[in-house]
Amino acid sequence: MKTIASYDVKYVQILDPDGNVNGPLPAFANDQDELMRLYRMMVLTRQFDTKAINLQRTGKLGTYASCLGHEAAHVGIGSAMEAEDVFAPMYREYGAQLWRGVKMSEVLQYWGGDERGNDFSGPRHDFPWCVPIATQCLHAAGAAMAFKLRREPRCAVAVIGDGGTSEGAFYEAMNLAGAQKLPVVFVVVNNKWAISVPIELQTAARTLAQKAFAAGIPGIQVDGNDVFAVREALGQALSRARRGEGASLVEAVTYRLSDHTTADDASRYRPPEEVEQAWKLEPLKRYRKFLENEGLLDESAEKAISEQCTREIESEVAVYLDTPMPTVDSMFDYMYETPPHSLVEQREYAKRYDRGESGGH
Ligand SMILES: Cc1ncc(C[n+]2csc(CCOP(=O)(O)OP(=O)(O)O)c2C)c(N)n1
Repeated sequence: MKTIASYDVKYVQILDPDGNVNGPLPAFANDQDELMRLYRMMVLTRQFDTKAINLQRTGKLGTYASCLGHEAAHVGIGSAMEAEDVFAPMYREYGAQLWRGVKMSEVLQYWGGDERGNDFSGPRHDFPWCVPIATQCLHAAGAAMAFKLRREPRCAVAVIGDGGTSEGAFYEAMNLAGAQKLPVVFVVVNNKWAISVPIELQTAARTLAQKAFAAGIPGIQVDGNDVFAVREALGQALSRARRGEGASLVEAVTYRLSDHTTADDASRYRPPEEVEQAWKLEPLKRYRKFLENEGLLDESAEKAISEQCTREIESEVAVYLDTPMPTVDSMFDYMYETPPHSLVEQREYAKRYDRGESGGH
């Protein structure tokens, strides 16, 4: 018997959990302003996350999916993409989206039950949040197919969770991307839990990166708490796609430090020791350490950044709270050009109970 194919899964980590450099630094690390931009966006994302949870707890937001612990993965993705690329997110990639120009007030609007938040004023061509898990991979593959047909040097990036990789849509999208050599990158943010389902129950595969090989595309695993590793791996996958060499999969290994959403209580299924251990690996601490070691960050600079982020968040929250509520019609407006009879009836029914409030959220 002979081996006719074999595959290796490579792992990339550039910054270790203590902030030490343990791999060659990527070229963008020579740009101090860029290093600080990455830090600022990670801080902004974390502070925004805390604020959004507080808004939910005080009844000002419907529900909210936290991104606590995912800052490096998300900011790494956003910073590696070009503005003209297309992002197909799931529902918690705020770090990538804020980098791309989505407004915090839009994120809040969406989670406040106002679909107008999905209509980003920034990256007009990005896809809206996608709650049916894995379908965004097909949207990204479709967009990539269009770029290829139109010979545009653009790429699509889809983000999916570990749980989402059990869905058919994920395999279908990768298969199409492999067969058609599409300019798309699938990023699996493996945060170890799909609500209460741990990764060990989700799959018998040793890595999620290896799922790429069956589709004929490269797969790589990176430390998802290391912003350098994520950005570098994404950058390489995007360059490859732009050169016409096709799709890739990047598995970013991280941990969900929060509840799945504000409607979840992770303490009911997750061992506290595991969470405690995960906090030791969290992304901001290690990046802060790196910047301090480089002489780029000290206590006063950190305080200034934090205060600036707080001001920015407060002003975005004010925009959100002052936004007049959508009309009842709005949830029916964009479904069909000619709505079916059942929806016309539902619209009339809903309007009967419209309290006509317009005072904001
Ligand atoms: C097609 C589909 N099935 C089930 C659900 C319900 N659901 C919402 S989130 C979720 C778990 C997703 O876990 P994972 O893909 O690991 O992403 P994470 O939320 O952990 O980032 C499930 C099953 C859904 N939204 N869509």
